[in-house]
Amino acid sequence: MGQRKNICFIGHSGAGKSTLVTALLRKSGIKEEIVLDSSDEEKAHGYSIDMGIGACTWNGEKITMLDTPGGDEFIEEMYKAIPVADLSVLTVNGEKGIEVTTERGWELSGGKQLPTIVFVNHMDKENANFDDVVSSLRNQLEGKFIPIQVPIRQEKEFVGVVDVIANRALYFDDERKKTVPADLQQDVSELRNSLIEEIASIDDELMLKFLEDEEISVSELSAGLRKGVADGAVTPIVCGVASQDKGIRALMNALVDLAPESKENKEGPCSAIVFNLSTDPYLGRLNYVRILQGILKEGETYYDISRNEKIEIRDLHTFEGTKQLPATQGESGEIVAIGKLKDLRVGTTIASEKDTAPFLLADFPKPVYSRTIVPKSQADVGKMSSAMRELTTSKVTLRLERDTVTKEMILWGMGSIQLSVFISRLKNRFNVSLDTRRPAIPYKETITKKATARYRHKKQSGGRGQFGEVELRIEPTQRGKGFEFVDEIKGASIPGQYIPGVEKGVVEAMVEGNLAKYPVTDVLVAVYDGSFHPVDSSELAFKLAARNAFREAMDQAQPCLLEPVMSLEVRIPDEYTGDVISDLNGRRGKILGMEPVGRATVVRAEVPLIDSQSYALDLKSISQGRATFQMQFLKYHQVPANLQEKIISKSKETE
Ligand SMILES: Nc1nc2c(ncn2[C@@H]2O[C@H](COP(=O)(O)OP(=O)(O)OP(=O)(O)O)[C@@H](O)[C@H]2O)c(=O)[nH]1
Ligand SMILES: [Mg+2]
Repeated sequence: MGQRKNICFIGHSGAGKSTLVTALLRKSGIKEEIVLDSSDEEKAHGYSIDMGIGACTWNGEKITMLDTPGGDEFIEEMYKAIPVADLSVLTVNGEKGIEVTTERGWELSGGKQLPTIVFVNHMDKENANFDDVVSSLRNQLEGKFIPIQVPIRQEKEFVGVVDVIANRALYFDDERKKTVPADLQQDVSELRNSLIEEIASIDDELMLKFLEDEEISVSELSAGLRKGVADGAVTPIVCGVASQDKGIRALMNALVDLAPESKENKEGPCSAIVFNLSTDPYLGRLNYVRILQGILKEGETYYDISRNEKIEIRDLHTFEGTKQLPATQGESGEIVAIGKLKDLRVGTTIASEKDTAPFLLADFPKPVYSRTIVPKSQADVGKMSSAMRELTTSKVTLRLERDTVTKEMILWGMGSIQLSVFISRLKNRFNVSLDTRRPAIPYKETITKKATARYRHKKQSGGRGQFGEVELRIEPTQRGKGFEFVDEIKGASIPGQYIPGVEKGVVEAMVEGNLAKYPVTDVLVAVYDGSFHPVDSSELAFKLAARNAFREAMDQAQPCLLEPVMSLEVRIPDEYTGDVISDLNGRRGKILGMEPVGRATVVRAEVPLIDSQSYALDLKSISQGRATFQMQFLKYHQVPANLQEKIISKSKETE
């Protein structure tokens, strides 16, 4: 076996990546069925949700292709694939040109970060325009884009391409015909000259020849281009029709020719990175790894570096087409799948030596959209947690969390589409049915001024009575401080053994505040006086007294509601900055800073949680999907008076 090359396909949804990978695998001679979008949900929607993996051999090299979804809520797959690829194919719809994920994909992988080829697809469409795509790539993205093909059209029909380097035509219906059409010769020769100039500028030897007007051969030019691509200095552009097998052979040759040789080493200790997981109740868990060094063997023991535990590889697979075949080993540079191991995670490094440094996969985007999930029936309650756990481990951007204030189960993700796909997958794979709703806001209560109260708990109902009397002071503390309890008893008004009872009573009272039964926070409570009875006092009596004393004091201390405030970082392409900012202002947002980054502006802002619960969807519609954002909890902040009244009266209604 020659080289091993891993190629990822990135680009906007609908650009034709899955169709293209299927066509390439087919072209390589794979006879069996090729299914990249294999899950029920992908079949139902007609777009990719998970990374698809397929492999083939071309010119003696093993090519593994990673087909990523272009939908922005499934963006994590692109983050998983790029770090383990040797080359990326940025697939562009020739009719639509640059779209949101074209831009994001280029930012993540383009040029210097990962050698890239652009494939302009959908060239059969009447409005597809190769030249327009080339100029918008050059104008809108940072990089050196060089077309190495020119489309040939006859009566508007896309019939072939000119290979600019070889200066010959390639007709899809007749491979023997090679003459460049007369009307394209001028264009092709201009392109060829600028290509030579471009490549000469990154290759000293070619530069000399170029300056001395010497003939530069096709193979020298190809070699120069290969080097330019490997260095990330140039990005060649080719074109075709994935759905009609046009331009596929040329692309395959370009991929094999231009993908840099992997620098990995077969010798030495083994290490590998888990970059993708799939879960299925019937097929079980599969962990996809790229071997970074050495040889990974079935039957041998390795270390899971992240957990510092030993693991035994008992079930190894390689790929032929999209089918998995049992394997006994995998070599450096190769992508293989490991079954029957449940504790690996995306980002885990596996190694034969314990002290191997972990490989860092990617800085994944954080979830920005949340919904409360509610099991539909009692039967679903029981099955829910293990099914959810299983499904969320395979997705880095899905997180399940229980809100400590509202007690709701909250599912965090990238948007409503990802969550609804997840919910249908739970139903399809685990037969668990869930409803979703907007999460309740975990308000809290606090006080705004100092107050004191004295309360005597006394009960005489035959037998031993109950007696405890507590006087305490409550004070607002700094936001975020929580609860502080101080024993200021001097002398013996309350004996020391009852103080824990006093504190417990206060803590109990703080679980549900006086305003709307939300937990009370940021309060200092000092107990400084009281009285006791030598026979009837008990910890319980002091607890009850303290609970009531706290409630009375709270009434006097001008209580108010607090709401969670999120910190947002929004990256906005310049043409949308004004709209996004005025929308943020409408959300009670506070703009903290703005910073230009390339052709975009990064705005930092604070927005109350209640006004950011659908921001993922709203921002998409304001910016046509082009702005992105990160969001995290920042602090609690006082709710404005008019809103506070509404929240309180609503909480009274539901009582
Ligand atoms: N006319 C035409 N249709 C194409 C071409 N390539 C793909 N398609 C069709 O376009 C649709 C979308 O193609 P996919 O391959 O699923 O697109 P994708 O890039 O994988 O999309 P995501 O998985 O959502 O990112 C399918 O109906 C394809 O048959 C093409 O070159 N020409
Ligand atoms: Mg797809």
